[in-house]
Formats: sequence, C-alpha cells, structure tokens
Amino acid sequence: MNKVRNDQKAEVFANFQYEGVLTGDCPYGSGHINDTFLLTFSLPGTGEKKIILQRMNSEIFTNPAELMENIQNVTSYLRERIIENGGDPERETLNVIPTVENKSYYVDSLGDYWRSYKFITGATSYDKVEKQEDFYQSAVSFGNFQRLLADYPAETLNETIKGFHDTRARLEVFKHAAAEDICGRRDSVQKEIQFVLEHEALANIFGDLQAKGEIPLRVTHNDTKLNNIMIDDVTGKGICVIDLDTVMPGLAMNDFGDSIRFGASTAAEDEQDLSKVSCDMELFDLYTKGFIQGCGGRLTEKEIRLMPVGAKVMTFECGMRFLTDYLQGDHYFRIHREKQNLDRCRTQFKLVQDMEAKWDIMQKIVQKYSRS
Ligand code: ADP
Ligand code: GN1
Ligand code: MG
Repeated sequence: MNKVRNDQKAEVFANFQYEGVLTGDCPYGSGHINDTFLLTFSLPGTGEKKIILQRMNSEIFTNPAELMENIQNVTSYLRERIIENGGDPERETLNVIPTVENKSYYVDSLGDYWRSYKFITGATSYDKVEKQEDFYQSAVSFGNFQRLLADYPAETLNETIKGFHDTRARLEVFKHAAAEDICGRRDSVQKEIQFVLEHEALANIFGDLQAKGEIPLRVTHNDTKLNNIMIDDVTGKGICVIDLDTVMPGLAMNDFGDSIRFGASTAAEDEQDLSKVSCDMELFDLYTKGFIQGCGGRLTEKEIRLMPVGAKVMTFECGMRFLTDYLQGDHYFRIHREKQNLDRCRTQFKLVQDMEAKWDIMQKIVQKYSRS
C-alpha cells in the first residue's frame, strides 16, 4: 500500500462522526497489515478523547465492505451477550464509529478504505509477555470469545481472506514462489526451503481430519496474537478481543496454536539471535489452562487433544508465509528492515523444532487440563 498522505487524512477526518477539535494524530501499534493511527480530540469541559483510525489494507482484504459487515455483525452480537452478562460493552468489545453518512467505513478519493473505533481506555495490548498472568488472561479472553460466539450462525460470515488457515493451500503457494524465485533469493534460503519440505506432512493434518468430519468448524478469531487482546491496567484482566478482520469459520486448535507461536516464544517474532528462541513450557501450560477454561466446556476431547498439533501447524504455517513473502519481495507483511521476513521465518522454524523436542511435555500438559 502507498504511504498515507496528509491531505488524504484531512479528507478522512472530515468524514467520520468525530466530536471536538483534533489535537493529535500519530501512527500507533505494531500490526503488520493495516495502518493504525491514534487520534486525540479535545472536548470543551470533558478533556481529551482518544480514537483509533485505521486504513484497511485493501490489497490483502480485497472486499473491505464484506469485512466491515462481519465486524458490525459480530460486535453487535457480542454487545448483546456482554450486556446480558452485566459487562461494559464500551470496553469489552470494539465499537465502530460511523461515518457522516452513517456507514461503518469511508472510501476516500484515492480509493483507500478507512474505519474508526472508540479507543479502549485504561487498557494495554502487549507485544511480549511481561507478566505471565497477562498471557493467562489473553488465553481466557480468546477462549471466552469462542464461547460467546459458539451459537453465532457461522455460515452468515463472509470469508475475508479465502483459505486463510488452509495450510495445504499455503504450502502450494510457497512452492510456487520458490519455483518462480522472482527476486533471486531462493539460493540464499535453501536451508529454510529444506525445512518446509521435510515438514510437508504438517500441512495435511487438519484438512484430512476436517474432510473426515472429525473436527468441527467454529467461529474463530484466526489472528490470536497477544497484542490483539486489551488487558485492563487496573484489574489485570483481559477485557477485549480486538483486530477482528479475520473472524471467520475456523478451527479451535488454530486459535490456540497461533497464540502459542507468538506469546509462548521466549523471543520476539523477528529475533535474529536464534539461540534466544524457544517455546516456554510454563507459558504453554498457563495458556492451555486459560484457553480451555475460557472455552467453557465447548471444546471436544479431540480438539483438546489436538491443541499441541495446532501450535506446531500454526507456527509452521506462519514461518512458511514469512518465507513465501520474502521470496516474493516482501509485499504482504510490513517490514522495517531488510531480511526481516526471513528472520521472522527462522524464529518460527526454530520454534517448530523446539516444540518437536518438547512434544511429550506439551502432550502431558494438555492431558492435565482435559476432562478425561
Ligand atoms: P493490525 O491488524 O495491523 O494488527 P490492530 O487492529 O490489531 O491492527 O491494531 C493495532 C494496535 O492498535 C493494537 O495492537 C492495539 O494496540 C491498538 N488498538 C486497536 N484498536 C484499539 C482500540 N479500539 N482501543 C485501543 N487500542 C486499540
Ligand atoms: C498478521 O495484523 P497482524 O499483525 O495482527 C497476519 C497474521 C500473522 C501475523 C504474524 C491478516 O497479523 O495472520 O499470523 O501477522 N494477519 C493477516 O505476526 O494476514
Ligand atoms: Mg493486531
């Protein structure tokens, strides 16, 4: 996507139902896909109000209108459940700010798509586990999210990215990228390519089980990074699941696994020193406990038993996606330095290896929290 222009911003500001005088506008967060801005408005008498404004990545989300329809429907549904449970819908789900034409998104004169959310105050999203309790809280929140949406009619959701966690299809795209080698980078990543080929079987596991009807499709989040949970600054509780672009029918094990690959790693996703990268079993234990608890008895025994497989498959898939993007010239995941996507790929593959070494421990932890 092109850089956001200032004149473009002025047009966008004028087209949302904002109150007060704009006093601040800065880039915000560390997401790899959308452009996020924190806006500050001053309101006479009541002080400052913060707002989140995002330019959606319409190269990746090719139908932003359908995407926003999902978000409107899911957040309205969650709002009702939260009110029934006596919660605060202003803080426990995302709240879309309408445009002056009362729509959930604005298309500017350059054709870019924008949306805006009320800022969730008094809460923080963490890029890395600082306190173990936060990771546990994120597990309970993602589990709760699945539980709250368990009766949502999944077939009414739009598929915002086709085959998002179809690992088999991702493998084919990877092979194609390696064969084409449009950037001439293939020779420099032989080791990583070899790793994918040696682990090919991972790409088939869930597809095969689904085809046999052994695992259910559920409404899932599909991007369960720790930084997609807001943790209350006072109570320390996970209060809100954010980043709902990929809420679609999916697999519980993948939501579990994506959290593990990001949050249970002992290092950052793009760490260059691989000796620092491993899958922390204490964090794995905590997340397993919180997630199963949050799902509130909705998971089948089989889903629970397959949770370590979800961790391995999601980590493998993500590493393969980073490698594919590196081979194709870094067009998908935002990078801030050269070879960042290759570094990201390497941390994921290191994690897969580490999970293989700790496989028995992972299985035992999951058994400990399963019902039987
Ligand atoms: P991306 O898809 O690029 O990851 P996110 O929707 O996750 O974008 O937003 C990026 C960051 O912005 C989040 O990690 C969080 O810190 C912050 N953020 C997003 N929405 C809100 C909100 N409603 N209130 C407070 N912070 C938010
Ligand atoms: C992207 O948007 P963000 O940064 O939360 C990506 C996820 C990857 C993740 C890797 C829509 O998530 O699938 O797991 O980067 N989101 C999309 O960090 O592709
Ligand atoms: Mg995010």
